[in-house]
Amino acid sequence: MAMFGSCRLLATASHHPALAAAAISARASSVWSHVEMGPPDPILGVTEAFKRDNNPKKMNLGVGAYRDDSGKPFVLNSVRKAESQIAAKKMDKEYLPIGGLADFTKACAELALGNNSEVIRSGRYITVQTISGTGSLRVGANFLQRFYKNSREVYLPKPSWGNHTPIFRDAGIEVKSYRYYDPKTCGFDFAGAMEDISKLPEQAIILFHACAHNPTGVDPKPEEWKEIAAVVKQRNLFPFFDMAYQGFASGDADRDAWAMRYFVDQGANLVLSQSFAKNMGMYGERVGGFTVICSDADEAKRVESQLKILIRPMYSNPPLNGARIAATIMNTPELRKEWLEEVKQMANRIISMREQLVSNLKKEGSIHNWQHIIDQIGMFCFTGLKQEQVERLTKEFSIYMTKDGRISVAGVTSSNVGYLAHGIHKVSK
Ligand code: PGU
Repeated sequence: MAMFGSCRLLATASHHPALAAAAISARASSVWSHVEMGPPDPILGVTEAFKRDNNPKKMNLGVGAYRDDSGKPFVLNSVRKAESQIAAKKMDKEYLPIGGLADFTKACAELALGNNSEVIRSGRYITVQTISGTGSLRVGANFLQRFYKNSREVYLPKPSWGNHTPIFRDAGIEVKSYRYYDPKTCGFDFAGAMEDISKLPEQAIILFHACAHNPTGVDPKPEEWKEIAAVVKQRNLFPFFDMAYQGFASGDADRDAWAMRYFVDQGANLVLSQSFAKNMGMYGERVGGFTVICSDADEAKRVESQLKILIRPMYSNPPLNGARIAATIMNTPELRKEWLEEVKQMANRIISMREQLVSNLKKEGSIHNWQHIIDQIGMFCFTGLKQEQVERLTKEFSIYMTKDGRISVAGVTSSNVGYLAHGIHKVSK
C-alpha cells in the first residue's frame, strides 16, 4: 500500500509544488530507497551504448557474437533446416525432464568427450541440459559449493571472462586467480602459470578455458597443456573446464576439445560446461550442458539425482526449443556434417579478418608489432590497447569494445576492417 501511495505522490508532485517535499520523504521511506544505481555490465553494457550511437560507421566489437561478412547476425543453414524439420513434425511443447532433453544431453557429451570415449562407453558421467554456458557454470558452481568438500576456492586464469567471478562468488565460492597472460608478449605466460598452479593449495578448484581463451585469445600449446595437466594431477587440483567455443578456435570441434580430453585420459574426473551459443549461433536460445565425470555409473546416478534436486528450485527444467534444434543437428548425419562445415567457415572468416586487420594496420603506417592479432585464436583479440585508447576509439570513431582492449574479431568485416585499422592506428601512434 505504501508503494502505491508514494507512486501517486511522485506522479502529481510536479503539478503541486507543495507535494514535492512529501514525495521526497515518501521516496526515502520506500523499501527500496537504499538500492543504489549499479554499473552497466562490462560486456553487455557495450551493446547498450552502441545502440544509442547514430554514427553510420559505428562498430560493435564488444559482445562475442558472430557476424557474417556483411556485418549481420548469422543464422546457420543447419539451424534453419533443423527448425523446419522440427516444425514439420508438429511436436508437443510439454515440460522437459529436470535434466533436459536426453537426445540432446547424450549428443552434447559425445561432442565434448568424443564418440569413442571410455567415459561414455562405461556410462560414468552425467550431462544435464542447462541455460547455455552461463547457466551451466552456475549449476556447476552451486553443485561444487554443495558437494565438493575439499575446497571452497576456485582459481581463475588472469584475466578471465568477466562473468566467471560473479558466477562463482554468487554461488558461495571464493574466487582467486593464477597468472595466465603476459602483457609483454601478448601471449601465454607459461612460466608464470606453472609457477602459480604448482603452489595452489591441494585440491583447490581450477578453471580452464578449454579453447579460445576469453578475453585474450591465447591458448596453451599441446605440450604446455601436458605439463599443466601433470601439475594439476600432482597437486590434486580439481579441474573445471569451460568450453564455450568448441570448434571456434581451430574450426575443428575434436581438435578444440583436445586439451580437456587429455585431462580426462590422464584420469581427471573433471566437470565441464558447454555452450551452443557460439558454435551453433544460437545465442538467444540458451542451449548448454553441464557434465560431471564420475568414477563409475552408479556414482553418476547419485550425482544426477542431486543435480536434479539443485536445478528444480532454480528454474524447474530447461527450455525445449534450442535443445531440440541442437539435438536434431547433432543426431542427423547430413545436418551434422553441414553444421561442422559452417563452424569451420565461421572460424576461417575470423582468421582471415585477423590477417586483414594486421595488413591494414601496416597500410596505415603503424610501426607497432601486431603479430599477436594473428597469433591469438578464437573469437577475441586482446589488442593491448589501453583504456584511454579504447575510450578515444569509441568517442572519436564510434568503435565499441570492452575497456580491457578486447575486440570481438567476429564483428569485423571486409568492409569495416579498414576503418577499424585506421581508428586503431590513430589512437596508438
Ligand atoms: N564462458 C565463456 C568463456 C564465455 O566467453 C561466454 C560468453 C560464456 C561462458 C557464456 O555464454 P552463454 O551465452 O551463456 O552460453 N561470453 C561472450 C558473450 C557475452 C557474455 O558476456 O555473456 C562474451 O562476449 O564474452
